Amino acid sequence: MKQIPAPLWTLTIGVVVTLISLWVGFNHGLLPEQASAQAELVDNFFDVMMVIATALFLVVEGTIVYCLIEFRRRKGDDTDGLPIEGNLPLEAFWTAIPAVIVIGLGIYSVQIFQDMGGFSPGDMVHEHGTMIAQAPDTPMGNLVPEGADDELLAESVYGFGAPLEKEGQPADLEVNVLGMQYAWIFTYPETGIVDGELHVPVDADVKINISAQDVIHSFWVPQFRLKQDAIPGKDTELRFVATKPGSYPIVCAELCGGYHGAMRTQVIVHTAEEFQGWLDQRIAQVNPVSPAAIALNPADLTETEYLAPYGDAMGIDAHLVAHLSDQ
Ligand SMILES: [Cu+2]
Repeated sequence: MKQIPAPLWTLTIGVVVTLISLWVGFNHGLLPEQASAQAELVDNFFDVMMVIATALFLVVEGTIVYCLIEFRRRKGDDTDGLPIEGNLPLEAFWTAIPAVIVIGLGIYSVQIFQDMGGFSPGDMVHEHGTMIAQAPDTPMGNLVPEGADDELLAESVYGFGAPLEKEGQPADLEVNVLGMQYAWIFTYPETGIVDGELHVPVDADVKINISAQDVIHSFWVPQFRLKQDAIPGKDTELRFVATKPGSYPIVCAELCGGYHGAMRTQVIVHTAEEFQGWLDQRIAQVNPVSPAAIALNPADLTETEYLAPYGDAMGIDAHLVAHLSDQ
C-alpha cells in the first residue's frame, strides 16, 4: 500500500465517492410520484441535496472507519497518542467548503421559491394596499409605518402565487379552502359547490385561498410537493398546476388537536371532461328539481338516510354516520 502515492489514492477515492453520490442522489426513490408542475422543481433541489449529503456521509464515515482500523491500539503498545496540534489550512478548508455549499444551496432554493411563485402571492389584492396608503388620517393609517411601500403592503399574503409567466393573470379555477378541527371544507365560489374533497381539472392553473376557522392547520399534498399553513385571521394561498389525473392525499401537517391525525382527505385530479361532468352533477344536486326530491319528507327518512348526503359533502364516511345515529 505504501508504494501507491497519496495523491493517487485521494483522486481515486474522490472519483468513487463522486460517482456513488451522483448515483444515490438521482436514484434514491425516497419521494412519492410527482403530480404537479411544481413538484419537479422541488425534487431537483432535493436530489442535489441528496448528492451533497451522500458525499459528506461517505467522506466523514469513511474517515472514521479508516482511522478506527489504521490507528487502532496494537498489542503491547501502552504509550500515549501523538500530541497533534491544530492545522490552520485544514481548518480553513473545512470551514470554506461547507460555507460554499450552504451559500450555493441558499441561492438555489431562493431561485426555486421564485419559480414556484413564492414571491408573488396575493397579486389580486392590490386595491387593499392602495386604500391604506391613501387614507393616512383614518385610525387604520396609524398601523402603517411611515414610508412603507404600498406595493409590499398589498402583497403581504403568505403562500405561493402565480409562476412568473402567469403573474397578474387570474387563475383558471379558484377554490376556497377552510381548515377546521378536524376537516377541510372546499367551496367553489363560482358555483357555490361545497365539498369535503378537492376536485380540480388536470393541467389547469388552480388557486386555492386557504383560511382557518379555529387553530393553525397546514394544507399538504405530498405528490404536489406543496404545503401551506392555514392561519386564523390571515388568509394564505397556493397556486398550482396538477399534471396527472388521479387522487392524492391531502394531509394536515400541523398538530391541531386530539384528532389531528384523522384530518385527511384527498384531491381528485380529473380530466377536463370528467371535471365538467362532476361540476354538472354537483350543480344538479345543489338545485334538485325532480318531483321525487321535492316530495321527499324528512320525517319519512331514518336518521342515517337523512344525514348521509351531509356526511358525503363533508367527506365523512357513511358507516361513521350510521354508527353515530346508533348511539
Ligand atoms: Cu391538523
